[in-house]
Parts: sequence; structure tokens; C-alpha cells
Amino acid sequence: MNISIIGVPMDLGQTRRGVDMGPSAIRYAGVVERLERLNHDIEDLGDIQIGRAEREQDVTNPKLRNLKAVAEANEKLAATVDEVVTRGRFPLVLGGDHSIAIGTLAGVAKHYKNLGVIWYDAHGDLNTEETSPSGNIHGMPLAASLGLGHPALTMIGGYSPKVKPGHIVIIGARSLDEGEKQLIKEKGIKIYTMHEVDRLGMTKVMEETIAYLKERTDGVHLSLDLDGLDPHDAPGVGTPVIGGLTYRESHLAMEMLAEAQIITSAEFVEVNPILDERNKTAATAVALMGSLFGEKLV
Ligand code: B3U
Ligand code: MN
Ligand code: MN
Repeated sequence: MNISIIGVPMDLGQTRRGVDMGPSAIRYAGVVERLERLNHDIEDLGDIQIGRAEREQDVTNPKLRNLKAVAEANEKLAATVDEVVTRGRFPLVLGGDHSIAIGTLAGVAKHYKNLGVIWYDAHGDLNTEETSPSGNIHGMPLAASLGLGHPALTMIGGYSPKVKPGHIVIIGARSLDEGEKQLIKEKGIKIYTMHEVDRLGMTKVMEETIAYLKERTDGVHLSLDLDGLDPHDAPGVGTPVIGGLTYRESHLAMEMLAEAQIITSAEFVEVNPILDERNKTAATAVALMGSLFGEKLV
């Protein structure tokens, strides 16, 4: 595979500093070497520049913190991702907080008629400024990609929506706000909360997810929030939630996706080295990328 790595040192989608160092931590954990060992062609495009003005906390609208800065960075990311896909390469985006999924999806979705999305996360990220309890945009990217919320977010890349509700699968959810629960029901979004993961097991969850998306979509974006994993395995995240997906379940999920060959773009987000234990979360992210891109145990 021809893979292009794009770093997004963005921490303005939430209020805990440090997640802007995620791309550095993931590179330090050896992502390029790991994927090169699997005989992929790797191009590291470096980081999207987040300007100085963009880095200042703007709370003029507490319901949409740092809206302008987040929107500007996402426009840049969308253009870069679009260019990577146009060149026939696989975009691998390193976050940064999850608000950057808006830009990744904006860059990817125009290349597909029916893009599928796997949202691997403790949260639904389906809030809008009306339903968000925090005003943090990292809790809104999936809603924005569905065309819901502020036009500065929904119209990134100049079009909306990026994805249809019937083409999304959420995996690992265990912290959903009331507005998000309503939206999931109303739109019929497929979701495997921790309840279903425990009940069915990860094998069945992934078999069903793969079959569901294969039937409906012509490409699948994997948006993996490290807080989908249990804090024991991924402590370096801004909003840890106990009772999460294990290291082993997550590897199995990545291996099954590799085997199914359905993933056409991916992002790994919310790695916060300041909150981490000896770069454990970044190392976990890199190990999962290894499995996603074809690493085998024997
Ligand atoms: N749902 C909450 C919390 C949250 C969302 N995403 C993360 N945390 N990482 C919110 O603020 O929207
Ligand atoms: Mn998230
Ligand atoms: Mn999350």
C-alpha cells in the first residue's frame, strides 16, 4: 500500500492541553519504521500548520469553543487529505483531538459515492452546539459530518453531508449524552456499545460490521479514538472512561479489518503524551496500526 502520514497538532477541540503533541509521540513510537517493515511505501507529509492566532483559546462562544481556529485547521487538513487521495494514496492522519475528523472526512468523502465510517470511541461525538454539555468541538465531529451543527463545521471542504447515517458503525461507546442517544435512534445509526461487545464478543461485532459496510459502501474510513480503549491500555487520553475495549479486542478488530481489506483511510486521535505513562498510548496506537496494515503473529 502507498500510505501518506499527516500529523495534526490540534488541541483546540477540547480544553486539556497536550493532545497537540500526539503526532510527535506517535512518530516517536515508531510508526514509519513499523509500517515500512510491512513493505508499504510510506510518505510522511509532516504536520498541518496550526497558526499562532489559531492556537489561542477563544471562548467568545462557550457553546463552540475555538470555532474559527478549529474550522481553519480542518479546511487545511481537508485540502491535504483530498490531495493524498487524488494521488491514489492511503491517508493516515495522526491527531490531535477528534475535531480533526471533520477535515479528514471532508477530504476523503468526495472521492466516494457512499463512504462508510467506523467510529471506534467511548463517545458518540454526535453533539451539536445545542446538545453539547461542554461546548468542545471534539464531541461534535460525527454530527458535523452528517450535516448537523454550525455551518462553519458542516461545510468544511465546501459540501455537506459527508456521510449518511446508514453508513456509520459506532463501536465501543459507553458515554453518550441524551441528545446523542436520541440522534442514534432517530437516524438509525448502527452502534455496538460495550453492552453488545460484551454480549456478542469482538469477533461477531467485527463480522457484522464488515458485512454491513461491505453491502452498503464503496470505501470505509476508520476513525479510531484511543479513548475507545480501556484507560488501563490507553491512559494518555483527555477523557478516559472505564470499562473500555481491551488491547487484545482492539488488535483483533484491526486484524479482521486488514483481512477484509475494506479500510480506505484512517485516523488515530486523542493521544495526549502529557497524560500518558511512558508513551504507552502512542505505542498502543502504533501497534494497532501495525495490525491494521497487515502485521501477522506468525
Ligand atoms: N460527550 C461529551 C464528552 C466527550 C466527547 N468526546 C470526548 N469527550 N472525548 C462532550 O463534551 O461532547
Ligand atoms: Mn472521539
Ligand atoms: Mn472519545
